[in-house]
Amino acid sequence: MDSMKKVDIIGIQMDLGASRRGVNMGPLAIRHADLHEKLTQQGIDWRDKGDIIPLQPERLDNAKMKNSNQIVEANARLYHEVLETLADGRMPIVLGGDHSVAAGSIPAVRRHYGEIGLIWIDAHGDFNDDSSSESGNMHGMPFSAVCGRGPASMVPFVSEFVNPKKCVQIGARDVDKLERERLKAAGVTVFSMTDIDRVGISTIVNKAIEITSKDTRGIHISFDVDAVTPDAAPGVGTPVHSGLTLRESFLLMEMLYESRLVLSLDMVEVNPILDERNTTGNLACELILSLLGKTVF
Ligand SMILES: [Mn+2]
Repeated sequence: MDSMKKVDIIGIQMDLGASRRGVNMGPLAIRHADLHEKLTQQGIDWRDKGDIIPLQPERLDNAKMKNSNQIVEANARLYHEVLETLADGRMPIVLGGDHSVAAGSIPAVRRHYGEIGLIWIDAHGDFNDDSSSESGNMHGMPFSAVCGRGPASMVPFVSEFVNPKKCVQIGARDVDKLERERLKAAGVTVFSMTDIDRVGISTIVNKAIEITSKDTRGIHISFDVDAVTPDAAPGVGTPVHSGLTLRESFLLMEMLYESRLVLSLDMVEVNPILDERNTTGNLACELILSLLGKTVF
């Protein structure tokens, strides 16, 4: 897409969807990795729209969907920011924040373009609803919500959803039992770490592009940095061993760029409090640059 040369950065300082705090500083950490300078060097026309700041809860108000009022309110603002960016002919790059923010960004992309594909890169499924979730943490629910599989109250500002059959999960290695059943019932294609080990990341990415681009306007990428193995990405709230290697992660982004089908991106779950000298913030920045066309040669 030509719009990939024109991007808007939209931060959202959300950590109310996770049980460990600190991921609200993710946008700051990614910017501190010299994001702006590097975008300029790469010839990208960028704007930075600043950060959306959620209202703070007085207390945990809903055990089944913790902090849902604040999360939904902030996501409604994110939804409108992303819509505005798309109306300006620019590509939205959303910096999280925990993954609950995807319930704000993705519905806006769906609204603007119509049918879209979705690639969800994550160690986890994020396909719970309020009754299947054991924790009540809403960062485990956005994938399900944007597919119209609930919780409906997570996306009250939209009536259009992403078709789960146009969705691919990549990197799964920690999925709850009920969640796995929900993913299967919805028709989401899941490429687990085992699948990647068996056939290699490039085959997986080609399949993912094929599934998500068929009869759609393009693809939204939702990248949770916990998809990457914790040795390389220590600054995440919910690390799971044996994830994507650095080269697998970069090749994935490079191939997505080459497809010219990417419409928009979430880069989420960078937690500076748990990080080591901003390793994970730097990685998130470099992955964004790869998706926008930076190559190693
Ligand atoms: Mn996630």
